[in-house]
Amino acid sequence: LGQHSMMIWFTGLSGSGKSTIAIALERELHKRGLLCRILDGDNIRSGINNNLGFTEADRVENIRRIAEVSKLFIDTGIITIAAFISPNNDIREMAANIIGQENFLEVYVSTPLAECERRDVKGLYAKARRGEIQNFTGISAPFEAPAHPALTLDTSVLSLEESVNKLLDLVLSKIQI
Ligand code: GGZ
Repeated sequence: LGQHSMMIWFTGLSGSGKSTIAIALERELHKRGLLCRILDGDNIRSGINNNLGFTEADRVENIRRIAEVSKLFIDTGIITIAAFISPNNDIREMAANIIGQENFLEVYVSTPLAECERRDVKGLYAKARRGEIQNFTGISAPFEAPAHPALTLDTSVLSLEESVNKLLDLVLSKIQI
């Protein structure tokens, strides 16, 4: 049961590249016949967590529910990929404790704030700078880098292919034991 399953937990700023790497990783895992599931803002904050905002308490509840749902997927044998800011050590530790430390692979997408803000794909940083969005991570809310991530990927330095290859190597080394 679930011999291939594990949690791949991305953390990093908005626009750092978490979802992009997650989608590319999913494609590579599918090519190898491995069942996986991405959880991200698009399928979680629009549905199960659509009553939550971005206060500290709401972020904790967001991540708690995501971790509980992930645990159900992992128990079913599915490689589960979560792409959420998850902005501090306490919140990530809570997730790891719910899921089980042994199944939890923490991946820090460390793209610097200046680069995320330069990209500003959704225009949210500009809005946050104008004060139109409150509690925006990196601007008006904190982001605490993880102390000992299993892998760090800076997308201002690495190409998407390089990031995915590094991560894929690590994931395959964990599941082929
Ligand atoms: C941070 C915000 C905020 C605020 C809306 N702070 O680039 P995006 O748009 O798609 O990714 C961000 C997403 C962050 O949600 P998470 O569930 O990952 O955050 S957490 O783990 O901290 O709960 C951004 C958008 O939501 N967004 N307002 N104030 N990001």
